[in-house]
Amino acid sequence: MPDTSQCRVCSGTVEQFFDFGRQPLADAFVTPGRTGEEFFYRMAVGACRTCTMVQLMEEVPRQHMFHEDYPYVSSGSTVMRAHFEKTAERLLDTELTGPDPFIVEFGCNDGIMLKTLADRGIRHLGVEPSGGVADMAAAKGIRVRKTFFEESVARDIVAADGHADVIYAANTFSHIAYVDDIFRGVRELLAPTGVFVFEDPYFLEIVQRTSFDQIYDEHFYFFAVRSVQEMAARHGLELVDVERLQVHGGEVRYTLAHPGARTPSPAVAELLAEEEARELTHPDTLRGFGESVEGTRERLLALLRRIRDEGGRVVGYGATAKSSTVINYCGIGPDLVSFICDTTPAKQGRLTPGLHIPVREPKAFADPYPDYALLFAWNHADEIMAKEREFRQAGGRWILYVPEVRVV
Ligand code: DWN
Ligand code: SAH
Ligand code: ZN
Repeated sequence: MPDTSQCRVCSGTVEQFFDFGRQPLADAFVTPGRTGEEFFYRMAVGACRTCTMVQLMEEVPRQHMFHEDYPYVSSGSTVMRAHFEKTAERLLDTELTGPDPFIVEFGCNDGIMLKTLADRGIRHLGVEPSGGVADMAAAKGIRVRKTFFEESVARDIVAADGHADVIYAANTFSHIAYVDDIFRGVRELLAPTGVFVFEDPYFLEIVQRTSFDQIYDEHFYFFAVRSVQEMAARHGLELVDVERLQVHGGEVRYTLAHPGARTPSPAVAELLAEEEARELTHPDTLRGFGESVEGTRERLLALLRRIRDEGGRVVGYGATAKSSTVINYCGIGPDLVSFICDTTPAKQGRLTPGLHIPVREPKAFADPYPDYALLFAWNHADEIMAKEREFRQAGGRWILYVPEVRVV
């Protein structure tokens, strides 16, 4: 297996630092009886020697991941709904202030963010290739184009609606390998004083918290301030602001503008300095991350096997995309986790990709409560533990594996 690839941002050499082996698609929940049709690829990550961008070594064709049956629905979490309402309010206060502002969001999913703006009568457009969730957005009164965002789409939008004051993307830009085309589209679509705002998991958090389950097919890039700043400059935009976010296990919201259009905030240099001080992409740091990942696997498997051997029962909570990496890399089958409960109708009644753990409705959780619940949706821990208070009261215990394996 080659352990280098060509950087999708700068064409430099990407050096592999961890190989998870053969993995299925994280959101490809399988219909029982159709387990022979799964798609697998080699999942490994590396860092570019030139621009430091961390990325997958192999790209999965986008149509395999994002299609009519894409199961992830953003509005399933109360905390995330509040987060995106706040985001919309903030954009209204700071960026969408002109006489007839226009915002384009790519990867709008079910309209979780745009809903607030649509309700206020703000001119908007969502670009969303996954048909099922795009229909949910449309049903909420959101204008949405069912397609992948790319330069030709940006050009069509300019022709039909004019330039955008804000281009926004949450947990989507990091999913798109073809950044050169995206940047051409953004530069054409963005008004001279407009901003391109995106938020994605922060690689510094992934390393510090060993949240290796953020690595799966959909997450092609793992952004940091240094790599985003270089990527923006190389593609004709300037990084003017960064803000750390608590959601999804720790993210950064980046703001890009046309060069010279905005004065960069001191927050950019501050966070950059922190990355430098922590030697984020130094080979020793990346090797240490790999060792921590292996340590988590050993400890989690040892715990689950001990519980099984002692006759205990473990149920998974949250059939997340992230869980696919944990399950398939660690080798957690239905013998260790009997089923996973999840609120998403499109995941229920199906099997997890690869190792085929059944996904069931949340009501199965209490019927009866298991001894342990393995919290795959650890990023929603506060919300879920509050909702499932009775499980703890009944003597149940949560198993967490980020930042380390523990029982609470
Ligand atoms: O980047 C991505 C993020 C935004 O969403 C996508 N590539 C795919 C997806 O990743 P994920 O599946 O890891 O995201 P979540 O938000 O951690 O998924 C939570 C899962 O847990 C959903 O399937 C819904 C479920 N859930 C539940 O059953 N009960 C969630 C909550 C809050 C609950 O109370
Ligand atoms: N913004 C939402 C959804 C994140 S999931 C949130 O933060 O919760 C990622 C979404 O990006 C999916 O709905 C997927 O269909 C969409 N997506 C993937 N590639 C895309 C592309 N090239 N253009 C636009 N949307 C894309
Ligand atoms: Zn590079």
